[in-house]
Amino acid sequence: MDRREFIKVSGVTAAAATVPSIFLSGCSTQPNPGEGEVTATPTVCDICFWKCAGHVYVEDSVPWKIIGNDEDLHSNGRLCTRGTGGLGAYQDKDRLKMPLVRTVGPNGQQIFREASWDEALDIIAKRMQKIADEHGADRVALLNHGAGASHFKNLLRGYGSATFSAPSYAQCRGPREVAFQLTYGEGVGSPDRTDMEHSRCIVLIGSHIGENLHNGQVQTLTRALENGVSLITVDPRFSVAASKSQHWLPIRPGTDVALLLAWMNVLISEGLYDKAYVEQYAMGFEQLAAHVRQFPPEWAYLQTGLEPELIRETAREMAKNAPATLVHPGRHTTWYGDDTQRERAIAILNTLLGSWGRPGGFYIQEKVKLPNYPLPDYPKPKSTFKAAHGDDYPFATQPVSNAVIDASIGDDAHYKGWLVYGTNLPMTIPGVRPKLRQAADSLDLIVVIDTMPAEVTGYADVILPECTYLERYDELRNAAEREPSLALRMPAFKPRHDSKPGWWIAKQLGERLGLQKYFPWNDYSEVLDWQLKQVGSSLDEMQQIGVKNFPRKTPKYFQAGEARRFNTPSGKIELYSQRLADRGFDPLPVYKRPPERPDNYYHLNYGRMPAHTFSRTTNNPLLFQLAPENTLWINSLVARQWKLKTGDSVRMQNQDGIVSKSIRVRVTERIGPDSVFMAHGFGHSAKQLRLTNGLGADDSALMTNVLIDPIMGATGMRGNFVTFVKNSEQEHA
Ligand SMILES: Nc1nc2c(c(=O)[nH]1)N[C@H]1C(S)=C(S)[C@@H](COP(=O)(O)OP(=O)(O)OC[C@H]3O[C@@H](n4cnc5c(=O)[nH]c(N)nc54)[C@H](O)[C@@H]3O)O[C@H]1N2
Ligand SMILES: Nc1nc2c(c(=O)[nH]1)N[C@H]1C(S)=C(S)[C@@H](COP(=O)(O)OP(=O)(O)OC[C@H]3O[C@@H](n4cnc5c(=O)[nH]c(N)nc54)[C@H](O)[C@@H]3O)O[C@H]1N2
Ligand code: SF4
Ligand SMILES: [Mo]
Repeated sequence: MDRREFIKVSGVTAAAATVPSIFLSGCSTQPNPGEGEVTATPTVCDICFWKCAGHVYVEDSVPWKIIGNDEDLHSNGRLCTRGTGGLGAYQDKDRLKMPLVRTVGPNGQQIFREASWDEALDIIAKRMQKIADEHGADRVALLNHGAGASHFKNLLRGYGSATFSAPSYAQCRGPREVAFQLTYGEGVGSPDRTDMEHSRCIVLIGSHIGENLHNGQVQTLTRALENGVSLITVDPRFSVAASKSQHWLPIRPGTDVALLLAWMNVLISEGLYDKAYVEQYAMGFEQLAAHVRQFPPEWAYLQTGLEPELIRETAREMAKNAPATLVHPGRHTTWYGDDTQRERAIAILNTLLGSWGRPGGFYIQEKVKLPNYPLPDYPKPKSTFKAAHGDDYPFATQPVSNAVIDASIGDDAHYKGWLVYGTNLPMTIPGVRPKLRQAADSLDLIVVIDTMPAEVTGYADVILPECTYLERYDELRNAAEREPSLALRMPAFKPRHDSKPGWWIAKQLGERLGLQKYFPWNDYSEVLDWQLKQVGSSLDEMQQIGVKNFPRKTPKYFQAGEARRFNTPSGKIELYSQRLADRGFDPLPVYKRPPERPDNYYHLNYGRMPAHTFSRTTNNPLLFQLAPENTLWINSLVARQWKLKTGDSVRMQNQDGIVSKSIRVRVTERIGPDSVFMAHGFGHSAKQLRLTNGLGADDSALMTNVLIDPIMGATGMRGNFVTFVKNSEQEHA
């Protein structure tokens, strides 16, 4: 078989061909407890990456509910809507049920057939061995998202590769981590080290907390609001956060750096910045002051559309509450291709306010010093991820997914094999679809490890069904937080069908590849028990309590007047970045105009909705009931121009002629007349996702103009514009 055709899992079984009514399976409600025996099993939620700890309640083997663990700082005892619906991931009737292997069917077309675990694992191990023998083990990359990927990292490290590429880097928070590293010598991390509950002023720049439902963060913002925080929200859309704000700044899309420069201009020209903090901790202030002198609010008005007086007033509001003023760095920061510079501007603004390391700004995180389970040394890989980048993206600290994919195309491509764990690449990486097909043609092996027949499975040679987080052990959660803590994920149920935990899959592959020594245990619970005993706990104890908090060993904030050395070349907070200058980048953030909007086109704005996480929950039968499809927000002026009303179905066409799936219109004043807005994660094409297939539209399909950040390779997604194709015009599309 030379060319890999894109095949959908729907070709597998006869049952898949009959699509039952999507509504039949989605209507069950959670039963009330009866007279049976109720057990509570600790878990760490995997419905998003905030990693809240909770308990799964089961009555006489029947799933009942999942609720938060009161001891847990990530959740404070309350899960979000999505986490509560986590049982739906376990119950989903469309789950992958057994290993599937690509083969040639009776008519010569490629199909997936069912295989035993032994057969599927043998095929993979054989091809991995062949790649190692012919090209080198460093030529296999892992594309991954989620805690369960750790088992496959162990496998690949033992095998001889360390290219682990997560879309949460170049498609999400990479620019902010790099910008904060460059400025402060350390990143923001997850959970974001924002001290919102003590803030007196919070500035949200396109960070739509409330729709973005990262749990602990929503709770601290709520607490801050109850305490009368002054909230300033910069968003072209009237977001939920904007509706709670003292000041809503409906900025012209893509012009945030202009606003940030003008705010710095006001703070410095009016002498409102924290002089003592800047003098003690920062370098490059003179250059910064000279730079921002050119950018008064009157200049920024022309870029952003925001009144100069509003810019001055909000800058003064920030200064008045400093250092308890947090300019939130955001999380999904890959917007316009100048994202590291926008995040640098945010980092610098926070320095002027003296908020880094101060109550109400950014706290210092701490995690538990948890020893790793003793394993033999890993071999040194023959190449690093830099092989995928060449001289591009000099400040990338992790492999950029796009670069790894590019380096997997062609006969002389560097990468020869992929393991794909927990990431739905075609919906996750903008503009990637044609490249995925090319890479699929070139690669010798693609293994997809997933719970669902998501779109990414269509590229696989072998699909391995992992059981859900509710059916397995994973590594302990040991996140750097306000207080150090450990949390346990353990099975609340036996794996359904013939699905298996990631640790078991990785170990089985390891044994077939002669790498047993990296899996010197029978069950992963032995690893957890060993680790827990090193820090005075045990698996037994954690199975009872789920979360264990440990006392901090270091202060949470800078101490008054304390001398500090930052992990930067100068040892100071670097307002001016010599490192950027040395590589030919602007040492201070410079405003670049975003791409011009063509007539009759609208900015394609996108984001989160509370009921769903990306494309991973839209088929979840419980969450589906809350939000079965996304809608397209359009302004009433636009609606009038195009004769559209709420509930109408439209398709969009982007600047490159790509036409979307149908989506229902929602006419609202919460979006301006220059943009449309939709939630990401819908518009699935995988037929075997029977609930969600055919509902709503997919923003990623329309993202063909990808604005790459030259500093670290992030894929800016916001340079795309759409116009409407009304239903009568659909046919020609
Ligand atoms: N167009 C567009 N693209 C985006 C974004 C956007 O807003 N718009 N957002 C970006 C951001 S911020 C991020 S962080 C990324 C997220 O990108 P991804 O993490 O790729 O997002 P999902 O679409 O949720 O894909 C998750 C995949 O993991 C599978 N999965 C779920 N649970 C498990 C499990 O327990 N085990 C295994 N093995 N697999 C599992 C799901 O079935 C699904 O196939 O996307 C980025 N891409
Ligand atoms: N419910 C739910 N919550 C989630 C997730 C989820 O899938 N579902 N995913 C989580 C993840 S991984 C991430 S990374 C975060 C992402 O969440 P955030 O980092 O909060 O948000 P973004 O998706 O970057 O930004 C979306 C907001 O930016 C606004 N915006 C658009 N263009 C501009 C502009 O040019 N300037 C400004 N100032 N604003 C603009 C949009 O109107 C929208 O309100 O959410 C997390 N929380
Ligand atoms: S924020 Fe919600 S979905 Fe994310 S881990 Fe916490 S409970 Fe789960
Ligand atoms: Mo993200």
